[in-house]
Amino acid sequence: MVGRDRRARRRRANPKETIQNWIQPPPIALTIAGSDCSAGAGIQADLKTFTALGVYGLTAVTCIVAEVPRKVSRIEPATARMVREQIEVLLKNFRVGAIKTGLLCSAEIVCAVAHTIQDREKKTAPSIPFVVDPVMIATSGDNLLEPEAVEAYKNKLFPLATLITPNLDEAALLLETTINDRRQMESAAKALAKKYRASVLLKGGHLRGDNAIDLLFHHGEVTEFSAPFVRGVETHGTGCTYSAAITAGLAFGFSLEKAIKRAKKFVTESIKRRFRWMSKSGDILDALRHSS
Ligand code: PXL
Repeated sequence: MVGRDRRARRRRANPKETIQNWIQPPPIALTIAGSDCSAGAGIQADLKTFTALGVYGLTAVTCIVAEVPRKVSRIEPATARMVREQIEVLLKNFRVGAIKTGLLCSAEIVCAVAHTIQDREKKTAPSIPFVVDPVMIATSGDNLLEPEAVEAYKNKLFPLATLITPNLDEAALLLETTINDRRQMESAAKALAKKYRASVLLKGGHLRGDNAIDLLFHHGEVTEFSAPFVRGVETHGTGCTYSAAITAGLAFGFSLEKAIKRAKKFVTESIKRRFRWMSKSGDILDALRHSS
């Protein structure tokens, strides 16, 4: 071996120097969510979003959903013990910059997630930004969450959240009311924020105006995030993608407003630039294009 090669080899083996030569590693985000085998929503959407936005994604799987875009076929939960174990080993080993929840499936899993996060939080300061996307009903209209789990969300998980991101249907169910216009949206966002002492981003896409308007209630102030409503798209997973993109921004250390602004832009672009296929039965199959 010539002298220069030997020196180069020694250099590679020197841990101090190796660390100096590493490129800056990306921030880390954790998603606690269900698996959507059609990969439009759930952990699959979250991971694609994290990657597109330059964040390293970790996952704790809560349940497995067999589905295609317009039809949920079967849901099977993981054991609460297994959900807990995944979160614990990840938080013990990785410096997680932000956490989000997606579909949690059952009351037992909602409670397991809340207890695990609470236990870990006692050991970490400052606390990790925690986004709770209260996934209840799929875009297809299929029920995804056990009805008893709603109380567990209210009592156990929401009080731990930095940000809660319901859509209009979820907010209406949580408040046992109806939300039909912007004024009602504003009072619903305020009511949820007050009740659970968290910031609330109420997603108004389902109002179907010219713009998809979301309202953030944060530190006593309402901020509006608006983007032109993209029509004629047959897709699911926009909610998961949005909350994952916000979580990615928080993992980078952005303020809530900045993280939401960038996430809204990302999700709107993902819808605009969607993929479209024809299914085997001749229906349109759309999927978000998760790339920045
Ligand atoms: O889009 C809501 C959602 C979230 N998570 C999983 C899903 C779905 C919708 O079907 O399957 C795992």
